[in-house]
Amino acid sequence: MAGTEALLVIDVQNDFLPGGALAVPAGDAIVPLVNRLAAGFTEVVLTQDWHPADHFSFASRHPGHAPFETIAAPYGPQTLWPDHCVMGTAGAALAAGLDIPHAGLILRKGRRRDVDSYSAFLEADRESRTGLDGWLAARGIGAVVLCGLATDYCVAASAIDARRCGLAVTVIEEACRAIDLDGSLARARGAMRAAGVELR
Ligand code: VGL
Ligand code: ZN
Repeated sequence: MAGTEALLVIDVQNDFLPGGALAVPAGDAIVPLVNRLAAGFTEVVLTQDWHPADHFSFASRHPGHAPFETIAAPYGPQTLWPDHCVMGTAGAALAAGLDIPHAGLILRKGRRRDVDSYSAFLEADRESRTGLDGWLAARGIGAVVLCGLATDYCVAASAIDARRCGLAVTVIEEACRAIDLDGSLARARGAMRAAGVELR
């Protein structure tokens, strides 16, 4: 692959695999494919969803609310989740089957107690930047290919923000799996297409 292209491996973490706190159906099935894809890229970025134990997105923070409900956050609607990817825990660790030793960056997002971040570029307040755009620009990377979990949340949000950053963006759908909450996968695919993301 061209040196101007990077693979972004989104949130392939234990809590998103079967048996995890926020298991994505068949999330584990993508791991061999992600490894094979990554072998073809010189630049690979791994992301981790990485929350404090009392993160705003956890239903446990909001008495009277249950996981998968949506509440109003100061920055907009927020879906509530089971506690997941608590920083430093086994659930937040990268899947053991990932074999990408040449990855150049592990980016952790969602670290602020009161702001979620599905996107690897811009937090849910739509103001706070992770710096990934600068990391890619500094390497002359103008195109990104995405895979990982979950298609309809963190992969889609990252893909759409990558387009906003002016990057060419491709999502390899067979190397992704979705949560698919109330039609979220169909909505995410439409939003990605509308943003100019190539779904392959
Ligand atoms: C994700 C829900 C909550 C994801 C992260 O990685 O897609 N989804 N936190
Ligand atoms: Zn999360």
